[in-house]
Formats: sequence, C-alpha cells, structure tokens
Amino acid sequence: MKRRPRVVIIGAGMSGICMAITLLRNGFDDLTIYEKADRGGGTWRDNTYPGLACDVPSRFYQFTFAPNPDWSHFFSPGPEIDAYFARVASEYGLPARTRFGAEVTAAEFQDGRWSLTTANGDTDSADFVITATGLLHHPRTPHITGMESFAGASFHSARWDHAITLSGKRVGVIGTGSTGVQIVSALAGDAAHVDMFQRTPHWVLPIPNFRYSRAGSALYRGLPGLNRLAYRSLRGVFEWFAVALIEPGQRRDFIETLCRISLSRIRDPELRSALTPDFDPMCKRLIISSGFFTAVNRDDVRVVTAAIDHIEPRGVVTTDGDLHELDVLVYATGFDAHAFMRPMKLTGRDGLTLDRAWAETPRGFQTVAIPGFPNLFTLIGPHSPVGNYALTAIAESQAAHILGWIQRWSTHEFDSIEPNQQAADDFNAAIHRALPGTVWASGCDSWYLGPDGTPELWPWTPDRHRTMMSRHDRADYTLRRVDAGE
Ligand code: N01
Repeated sequence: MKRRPRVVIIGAGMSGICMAITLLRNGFDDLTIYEKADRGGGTWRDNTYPGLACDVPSRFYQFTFAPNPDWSHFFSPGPEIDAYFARVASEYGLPARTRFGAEVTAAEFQDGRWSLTTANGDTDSADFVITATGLLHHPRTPHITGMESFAGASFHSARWDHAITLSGKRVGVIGTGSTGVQIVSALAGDAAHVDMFQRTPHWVLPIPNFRYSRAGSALYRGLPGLNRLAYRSLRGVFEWFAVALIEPGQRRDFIETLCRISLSRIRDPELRSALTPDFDPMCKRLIISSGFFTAVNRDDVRVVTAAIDHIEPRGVVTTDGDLHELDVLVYATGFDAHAFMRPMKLTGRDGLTLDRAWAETPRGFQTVAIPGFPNLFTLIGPHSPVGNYALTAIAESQAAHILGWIQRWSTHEFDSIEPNQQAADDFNAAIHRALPGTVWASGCDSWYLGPDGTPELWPWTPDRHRTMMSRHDRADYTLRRVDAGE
C-alpha cells in the first residue's frame, strides 16, 4: 500500500512551479507552496526594469512539458516570460495550492517530520520540504558615501519604481553587468541623457534578437514537433558553449575572437579601449545584447570610467572631481548569490542549523540535498548554475530526481533520507579539483565566486548533470526507517 507524502515547496518562482507540476503529474497532490510575495513568478516578478529580457533563447528557456508556440522574440522580454510562468502555473491549478504573502521564517526537522513557521505565525508540517527560493534574489546595493543625500529618485534594478518617468530625464546607472547593459540599451534615446558608471568593463556579445513572424508562430502552433526540435537544437548549442566554459581550447578561442571582433562596432577608439575587459571573455557572465554597442555610440549616452567618489544631492561625483548631475540613479549592482534560502532559519537533524552547516560557504550534495537535513531537497541550490544553461532545464532534471526519492518514500523504502557527509565531501572535493580549468577561475571577480574566491558553479557538462540527476544511488545516502533505524 503506497503512502501519500505531504510536501511543502518554498517559493512559487520558476523552480517551485516546476517542482509542483512534476509532483502533480505523478499523482502526488498533497502539496502546499509557500510564497512570501502576493503572487508567484520569482525573478520575473521582481525584475521589471526597462529592457528586461532573458539571455537564454525562449524556445530553450521554457518547460519541456509546457512548450509555448507563441514566443514573440528569440530572446523574449521579461513580462512575456512572467506571463508564461503564470499561465503554466494556472493551468495546473497552482494558485489554489499556494499560500501567498506567507514567508516561511523557520523550518525544523523533528520526530521525522518538518515543522514550518511563517512570518505571520502560521504553522504547518510536512514529510518533505523542497526549497525553491531562487539564486539571484537578494538585491545587493553598495554603500557609497552620501548616497542617502541624493535629491532625485534612486532604486535597485530589481525594485524598479514605475512611478518615476524616465523620458527626458538624466539617468545614472551604476553597474555594467547583464542588468545595467539591458537598462542602458533600453533607455538610450528615451532619457535625456544616460551616464553608465563602469567599475569594470564586461564582455558583450551582440547576438541579434529577432521577432517571430505571425507565419512563424502559426507554424510552431501547427507543428508541435517543431518546438521540440528548436528546444533540442538550442540545447545542443548551449552544450557546445558549456565546453568552452569548462575547458580551454578552440571553442573558448572562437568565442573570444567573436567578442573581440564585436568590439569594433564601437566607433570611438578611446571608448572602445575603455570597454575592453582585461580578463577572458565568459570569466564574468558573458552579456548577450544586440543593442548595447548602438546605445554607447550615441552622444546622449556616456560611459563614465572614473571611479565613483561619493554621491551628493545633485548627482554622482567621480574621483576626477567631475559632478555628473542626475534626476534618477539606478543601482544595477547585482545580487547576493550565496544567500540561497536564508535568512530562513533551517534546523535539521540533532539541532544542526543551516547557518552552522554553511558557516564557511554553501555546500550541498549533487546540487539537490544537504547532509544533516533529512527529507529536504533544494532546487537551484549550491553549484546548480550550469554555465549559461537554461535554469528551466536544470530545474526539470532536479525536480525529476527529487520525485524519484519521494516515490521511493511512498513505497516504504525509507522514512527519512539525507546525503552521507562523506559522499557530500567527495562531491565537493571533485568540484574543487575541476574548477581551476574553468573560465570562471581565470582571473576576474564575479558573483560566481564564493567567499573563498572559488566559483560556485557546476564545473562539468550539462549532460553530466542530467545523467547524475537520472540516477538514485542509495549508497550516497543514509536511509532511515522509524521502526528499524538505519
Ligand atoms: O549583476 P552583476 P547583474 N560601484 O553582478 C557593479 C542574471 N541576469 O544584475 O564588475 C560600482 O553581473 C559591478 O562592477 P564589477 C545574469 O545571470 C540575467 O547585472 O564588480 N559598480 C557590476 O558591473 C547576470 O549575470 C538576465 O566591477 C559596482 C554590476 O554592478 C546576473 O543576473 C538579465 C559596485 C553588477 O553586475 C547578475 O546580473 C539580467 C560599486 N560599489 C541579469 N558594486 C537575463 O537575461 C557593484 N557594481 C535572464
């Protein structure tokens, strides 16, 4: 007789939606999603800045179980992606299974079950907890002397203030990562003037973003196999690209050549030199933008390379003494990529807290589990980002893997499961041995790097991650039964 697990998923973003649907499609329907915001969508709900788009093509950045024939662009805009996830979630009835405005503040494993508490004092319990709390979720705003004195509007890119109109305004953007580049490309020509404050130039690859014609969309609607073909073809491209990230060789050289050739689109040699990084392409995340070089060629867009000294009411003062007068200042300064599910207080077996387990740096096992935390799984957890691969694909294989363990629980193979410490140590040691060959460790600073300066990414091919997720090796885990011990 099978038993029915009660599952709590924390987070109703892309990966939480993926996990919930994977469970429902396999008959596990005793599940609740906790979402701290008033609606789901995760990163696509939080980021609403002008120019927001996904830098993974839409026909790959989608669920295989919910192909969308109607993507408007090769790289579709953020609101369209947000609407896609909302539609898929609704089709599977997820809103009715979600407690919105309910932030889980604590979860503790006691007597073989998880007990959860929310910020408003509600409690719940579950056989399994699955965290789907996102990776780039906590905005990072630097402290700059005088920033609070700025007289205009200022906000982080992930907290966009839509009450402020930017047309005809002087806008400053601090940060030259994917976000800053997308914002500057979108504002050029609309704002009166854009100052982009650059601490470090990033490599930009201008891949054109074409619009699907009506006939093209009709073809995708009429021939579902075409969507699958597009998905597989793009997956192949990203797998080719992943090899360039993880080992030196011709592929890496080829991308470097493309990036260097692309820079010739910047007309002014002085600006071109200022925008040429002194580290290898892809060491920081490679920026995909078709509009950035066009934007910086404009007279009303200026890349400010002098360091920021301080901020005063009228604008930003750089170390060369220049005052850059501004009406609006945007911090496109990135995210804390190492917080994961924190500040939630997680307490596993024998009172082990996540803060203690992760005192040095976040570490898990095979990207989905943590020693000492039985019946807890993580989506897009430590070492999950697989290069520039679609996180939707990673989440799908992780969800299928987690489902496999829950199915085994339902057939009474065990009551609790957690990875062995030795298996996790071996896994992390292998990652650390592989990382030096990756481009992320080739000598630049980025959000990929953990506190000890090593990249916290998957250092092998996406295929290896998929294969690992397709296996369930009991030897790596401690499986306990309530009646019989281990
Ligand atoms: O953040 P970042 P992001 N003074 O950390 C600068 C994903 N994403 O939001 O390079 C001055 O890359 C910092 O300078 P430096 C994507 O995975 C995806 O742009 O450290 N500058 C850097 O230039 C991406 O990689 C999409 O010297 C300061 C910038 O701020 C990830 O999100 C779209 C500073 C931060 O760059 C993060 O991108 C957008 C300071 N005190 C983002 N502090 C998609 O398409 C920081 N900076 C899906």
